Amino acid sequence: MSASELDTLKAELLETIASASDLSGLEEVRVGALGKKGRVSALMQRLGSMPPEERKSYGQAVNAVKVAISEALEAKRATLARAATAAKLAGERVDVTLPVREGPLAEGRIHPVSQVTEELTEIFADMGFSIAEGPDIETDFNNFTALNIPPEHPARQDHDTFYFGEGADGDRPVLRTHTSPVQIRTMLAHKPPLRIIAPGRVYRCDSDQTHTPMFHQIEGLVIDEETHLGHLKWVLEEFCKAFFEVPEVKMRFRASHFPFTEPSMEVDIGYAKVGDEIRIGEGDQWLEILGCGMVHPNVLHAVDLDSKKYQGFAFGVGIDRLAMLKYGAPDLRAFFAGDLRWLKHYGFLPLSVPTLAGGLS
Ligand code: 2NL
Repeated sequence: MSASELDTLKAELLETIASASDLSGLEEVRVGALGKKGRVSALMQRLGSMPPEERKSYGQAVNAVKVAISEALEAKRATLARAATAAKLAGERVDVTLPVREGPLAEGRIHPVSQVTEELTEIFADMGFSIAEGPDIETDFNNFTALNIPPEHPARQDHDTFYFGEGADGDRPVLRTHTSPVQIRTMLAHKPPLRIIAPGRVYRCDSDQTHTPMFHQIEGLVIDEETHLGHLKWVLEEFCKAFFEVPEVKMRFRASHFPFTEPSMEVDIGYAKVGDEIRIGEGDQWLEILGCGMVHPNVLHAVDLDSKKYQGFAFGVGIDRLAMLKYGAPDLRAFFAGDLRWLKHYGFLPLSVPTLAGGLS
């Protein structure tokens, strides 16, 4: 091949390199020129059959072409790689000024009963109470007998119990009418001192404007060797202040009767009504919010505790009513109707639920 033919080949190859539009096209050009069967490689292979006097200058000339082509290929490869990266980045560009698309966390709501249960457990946990849970279906003993409500006791009728059919053992299971059986289970399983709260669903066969057959209750129980009414009053006062988020609260303890406590009391808190709003801690109106008392010795005996050594107090609060009071939902039955529009209005966003640490509401 003459020098001018070599120049033509070189010019032609440089031209195809310059016009390659992507990396795979460029690779084809490289293989066609410098690959094993490429045009430049073929020229190199001719060296062996050449007379020695021509070999040197021919070799140098072909090699110069090879070097020039290699350099052009590398330069073009770098240019195309940069362009490919730039195109990829442009394709992946995100407009950070677009508004965030709402996901499931913005759609769903926490039910006011769940929210208030969380608040209550947090407040009592902060005071050193543990949370105890038990089954909704209970034995007659745990729900009644151990709580000083023997068979034929009139309180059994007051509770409007849902009974199951008699089991093989002759016992009739019930849907628990209060969460007290959870505390009976706890006292049977653990030695005092005990400080527990038991939140959960309870059931009574009752349905009108202010009663639903399923509702929610939270009960507290403290058993120790020197527990007295003063402790009970302090716990309830701290609880009311934390829950209603007020620095002071007026409380009234009225004598009452429950089979499982002696003495028994109902507790009212002072409030004022301003327009439609109920303000806890102000005013001269009274609102009943819970029942409480010192655990009856018969209850302690039923769980094999020595009532000379141990005493304790207990209290029970309706969660649904507290939720209505605090968050202004007027109709109890709407709580359990499963109406999404209601839940959207009265429910809480999962990421902005009030917490004790965040000042609750
Ligand atoms: C109310 C009244 C109350 C209790 C619940 C209780 C539990 C055990 C022993 C003694 Cl294991 N007492 N619980 C005591 C007094 C009142 O609830 O009006 N609840 C809405």
